[in-house]
Amino acid sequence: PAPLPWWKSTIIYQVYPRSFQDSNGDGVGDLQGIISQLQYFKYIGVETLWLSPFYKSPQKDFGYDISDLKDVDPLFGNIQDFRRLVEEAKQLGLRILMDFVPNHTSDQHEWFQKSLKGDGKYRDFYVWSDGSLAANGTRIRPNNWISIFGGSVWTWREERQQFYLHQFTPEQPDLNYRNPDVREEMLLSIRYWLDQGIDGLRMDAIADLYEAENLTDNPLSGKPVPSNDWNYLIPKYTDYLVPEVPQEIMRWQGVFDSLEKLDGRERFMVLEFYTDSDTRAKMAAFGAHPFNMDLVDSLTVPLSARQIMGLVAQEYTNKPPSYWPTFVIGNHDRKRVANKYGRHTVNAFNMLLMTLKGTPTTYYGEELGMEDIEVTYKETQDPWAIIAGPDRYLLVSRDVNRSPMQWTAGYQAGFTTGNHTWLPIQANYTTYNVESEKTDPKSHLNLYKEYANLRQLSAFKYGDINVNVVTNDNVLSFLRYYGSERYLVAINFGQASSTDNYTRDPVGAATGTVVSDTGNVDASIAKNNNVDLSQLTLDPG
Ligand code: ISL
Repeated sequence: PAPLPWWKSTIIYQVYPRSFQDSNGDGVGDLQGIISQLQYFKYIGVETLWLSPFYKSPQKDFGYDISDLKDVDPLFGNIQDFRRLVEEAKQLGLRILMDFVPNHTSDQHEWFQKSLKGDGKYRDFYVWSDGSLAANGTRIRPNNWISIFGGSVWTWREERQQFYLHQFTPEQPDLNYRNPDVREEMLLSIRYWLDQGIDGLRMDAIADLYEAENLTDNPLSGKPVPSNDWNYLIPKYTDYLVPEVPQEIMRWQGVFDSLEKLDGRERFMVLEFYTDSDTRAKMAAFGAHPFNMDLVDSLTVPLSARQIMGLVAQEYTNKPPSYWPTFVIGNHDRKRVANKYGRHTVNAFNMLLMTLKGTPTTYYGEELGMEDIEVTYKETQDPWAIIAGPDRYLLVSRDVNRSPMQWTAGYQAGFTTGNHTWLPIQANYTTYNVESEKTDPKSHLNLYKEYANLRQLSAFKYGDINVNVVTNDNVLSFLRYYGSERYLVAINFGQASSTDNYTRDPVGAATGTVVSDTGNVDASIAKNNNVDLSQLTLDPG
């Protein structure tokens, strides 16, 4: 087969630097910590690390509020540490993707500070508006738009006698993409990081780059909402299909392409974009790669295999030949799999992710079956949850799924030598941790590794997929094939055993050899035995 572009045969692993490995005992993970764990990625068989932001930042949104786009926050280390990380990763054959936040900066960024003062070049770097004046002399906000994290998108600044727009926290003012100088600065920052030798970028919050220019009020959701309660409104002001968004993405891609022309190295840009399969196809048509968030976002509890298959199958239906799916099961903004769907689905989801056609992304700890932690409102640090208030914070809290990586059953789960951690360690770390799970061949960790290794087989690497096999409420299955190589993947997401008959078309074959299983299968189909596909029993988990 023709060699695939590297990003089609890679597994992406999301490292949340604050929570991965602390090297200096301050209770917060850092770049040296990541360097010290590079062998771990080799062990589990992932090649590409996506690092959540470690830029200079007041950490109001844990690094997604950047105050210097070209520097490292001392909390995580310095630029030399980063260069060392890139270098050591490269020597091990690992790749690095950085997170890039184009939509907003921190309010502490020099640009915003200058914009506040009305400085010539920076005056229109952000979205400023006068609002209007009420009869009684008070200022009225320009419109009813609400922030994604709750509350108005508008905050008043005395210095300018104007409101500025922020779709996230007030400390994250939105950049004004209608200003060409802003777009130019972003290209320079992109170039700066690509020049450090990284393999690409994950672009944050793409749907939020542009807002309707006329600032007209949102139509309300139709439901009666208390007009003074911002938390119950739905933000709808961003039309992400405005042509400016694809144009911007293509400009960024231009930087990637110009570097590739110089050195022949292909860089990968993946977009954070919660959308549907049709929109992803439209974006793919101009060369963009949006993450597929369907499996993190669209599933209801309890979970049905039919529903999962419905989402997955769309990625292979009515798509242009160039379409390449990406699959995400967890990230730093969503609850963990073990909590959402139950521990019995951890191996099932990992197997699904690794065997589908497309590029998989794993959120740190999902390979161990890590669980969300419990946090009280008092302990809450996530700004989204703080804004939501004591009654609703758990609906949105992202603290719960950002707890320290569980390395060992020992002191502080091996995350830090210090006596505190920035978020509590999940109490089950004595069971679910790298060191302990390494010793059990059927642990979540070793199964993850086993499934990751399947991707070396031609059928999984180059092969096509046929999703028209057995799917019901509990079980989904599909075929991966390449030449004469053919694999049936059958996964039970339910709570009971399943005895479906897999010999009907398109599987065809009557028997098969088991290459990988969760360990919770009938003794009669232990690995390498000849399995009668009409008699196959799949146990849950
Ligand atoms: O998650 C969302 C709501 O379902 C999206 O609307 C939104 O695009 C997403 O929250 C954006 O997330 C990213 O940017 C945020 C940051 O807090 C998140 O951690 C990051 O993933 C602001 O920078």
